[in-house]
Parts: sequence; structure tokens; C-alpha cells
Amino acid sequence: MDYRLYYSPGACSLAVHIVLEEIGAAYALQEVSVSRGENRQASYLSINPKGFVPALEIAGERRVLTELPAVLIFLARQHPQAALLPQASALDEARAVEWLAWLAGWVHGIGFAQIWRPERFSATDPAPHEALKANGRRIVHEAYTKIEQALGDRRTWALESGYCIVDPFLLVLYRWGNRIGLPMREHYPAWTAHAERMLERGAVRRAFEQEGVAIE
Ligand SMILES: N[C@@H](CCC(=O)N[C@@H](CS)C(=O)NCC(=O)O)C(=O)O
Repeated sequence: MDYRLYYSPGACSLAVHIVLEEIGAAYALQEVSVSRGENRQASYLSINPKGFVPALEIAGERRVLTELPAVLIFLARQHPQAALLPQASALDEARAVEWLAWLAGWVHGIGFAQIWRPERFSATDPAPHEALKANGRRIVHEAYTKIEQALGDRRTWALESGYCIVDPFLLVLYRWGNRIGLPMREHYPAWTAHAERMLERGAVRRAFEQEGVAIE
């Protein structure tokens, strides 16, 4: 076994799960359910003290690797035959990192976090929580319009150079759009076509099946 992925069904760790399937890695799955609060239990905090999924255990390494962009970039670099990170030029690679940083730092870390975890932004006073949720939705709407514009120029994948580690993350966010009740199919046709292309991939179907999740 080369890797063990600590994941929660349908969480951002799903992007790593898809990439593990894409590269054909020998890996084990360890469920850490966020909805049941298992990520905050001592047993998991001893593995990832930050209390988030994903965390990737790497054979021979003492400490797990955390932070979604870091885990995705590591796997793509470690398995270059899968061609999941553009390598033609430093700028091509940076374009993938540019997407990952924005999706993780802004769309997930600021947008969705305000919707699902307003207490992170106002820990002691619950009064602003509803306003934080509304602000999170505003940020997600604006970001989703930008994603739709980017995918709407007839490109097949996030990067013109081809399928890469950004695309599984976009699929996770597409699912989350459905989860928060956005009319994904009606408002984001180019992104919907991208999601449908993703669902044609065996690696994606296997990861969805193993986690017991669907697109809607
Ligand atoms: N900065 C982290 C954030 C990861 C993250 O927020 N993961 C969520 C699941 S999508 C989580 O573990 N949430 C636990 C919680 O909110 O308690 C990363 O990019 O990996």
C-alpha cells in the first residue's frame, strides 16, 4: 500500500480520491466523517492536528501530507506518467496552481466556509452568522459566474493544455453548488458539460461509488 487517504464522503477530499484512481495508485481509504464530527476526535487529531480532511499518509513518511492543493500537486508530480500537471513550461504549471489557490483559498475557504461554518468567522458571537452565510453565498455566486465564463470558451478542461488536477476539484465544487441549492444545470451550462465529461471517466465513477455520493 503506497497511500492511505483520510476522507469524508463528498468533501474536498473527493478530489484526491479521484486523482488516486486516475494514477492507478495502491491506496487504502480511511473514512473520517465530518458530519459526525470524527475530524475533531483525538484519534484523528493525532494524525492531522488541523482537524481537516484530506490527509494523505505516504508509505515511509512519518507525517501525513495535508492541504488539498499540496496533496494534489504531490500526487501529480509523483506520478508523471498520468500527466495530471502541465509540465511544458513553468507558466503552464503555475496556471494549475493559480486555479487551485483560488478554489481552495477563496471559493472554499472564504465562500463555502462562511455558508457552512460561520462560527469560524465569529466564534463567540452568533449574531452575525446569518449575514455571514448570505455573504458566503454572494461570494460563491460571483465565483461560479467566473468559473462558468472560464469554461465557456469551448475549452474541454480547466486548462487548455488538457485534463489536470484542477478538474476533479471543479467537480467537487459543482456538487457543492447542487448541495446549496444553486440551479447548476440552468445557470452554468458550460460547467455542467464539464461535470458530465468528468462523470464519463472511470476514475471519477469509481471514486463516487466508493464514497456513496452522486452529483446531485
Ligand atoms: N485548507 C484545507 C481545508 C480543508 C477543509 O476545509 N476540509 C473540510 C472538508 S471539505 C473539513 O475537513 N472540514 C472540517 C470542519 O469544518 O470541521 C485544505 O485545503 O485541505
